[in-house]
Amino acid sequence: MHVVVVAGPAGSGKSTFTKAFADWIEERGLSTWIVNFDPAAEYVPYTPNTDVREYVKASDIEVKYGLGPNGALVTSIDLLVNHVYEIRAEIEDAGADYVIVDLPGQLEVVAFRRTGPILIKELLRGLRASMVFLVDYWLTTDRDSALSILLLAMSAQYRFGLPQVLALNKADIAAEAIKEGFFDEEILKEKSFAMKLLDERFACTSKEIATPYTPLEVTQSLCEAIKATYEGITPISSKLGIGFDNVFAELQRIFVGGEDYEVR
Ligand SMILES: Nc1nc2c(ncn2[C@@H]2O[C@H](COP(=O)(O)OP(=O)(O)OP(=O)(O)O)[C@@H](O)[C@H]2O)c(=O)[nH]1
Ligand SMILES: [Mg+2]
Repeated sequence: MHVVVVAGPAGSGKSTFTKAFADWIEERGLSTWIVNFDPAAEYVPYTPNTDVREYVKASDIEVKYGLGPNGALVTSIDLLVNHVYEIRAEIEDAGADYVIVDLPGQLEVVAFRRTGPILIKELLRGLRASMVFLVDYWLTTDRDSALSILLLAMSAQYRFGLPQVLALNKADIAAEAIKEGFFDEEILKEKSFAMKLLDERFACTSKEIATPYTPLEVTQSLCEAIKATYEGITPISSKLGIGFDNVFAELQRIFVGGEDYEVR
């Protein structure tokens, strides 16, 4: 059993990816088990096999404790700690080849408070797990967004301590941009897409990358840190089901050292 934790900023396509990637895996003869890990989700585009809302539902917490939406989500994540072993038992009993965990949109609530990482670590203890971090294509179209989102990905890797596959979602939109001459076509084929963005388009080394409050040496070393952490970003489209073979191959490399015996 392999666990794939899907993370990324709000609206990056985590739930869409979860459904589409699970379908893609099933089509290849492997079984999947989808976990909705968002207690505040009102709608998910799949039927979850395990749903944390059955244990804690943010809308109920909002009413019960008189909280706003953010407070309710924070409290819900805290309360889920009480159910982590039940959730884990559901996942283990299912015995699927691939378990896909769709994290809440509010990444900061899970990643940057104390209980979120504890919850995820306890859920995954002893299991083979990896994170797919989705970078929204829209957040790579300008230098500052690209740098910030990649720092967020690094930060999530640091917080969860999981190996990470970085995927550039909504590449179909980039394809549209290519048609309009905004990007070079080669860029989509390349795993080094985002690194190219940092290096060439937004000139990691240029003086422009500094801000009045971040000296050039600092921004340059941030760029270097990103490049040392990631080989590149795999372009995918969760909408069109493109690029999943590359994500799967990367997961295989992490899980089984590159052998593809898992594909029956
Ligand atoms: N064009 C395009 N749109 C996409 C793609 N993947 C997701 N979307 C759209 O992006 C929006 C957000 O998708 P979701 O799957 O709900 O994103 P999410 O990260 O789960 O959102 P939260 O859980 O609310 O943070 C929806 O309108 C999707 O249809 C893609 O590959 N291409
Ligand atoms: Mg979602």
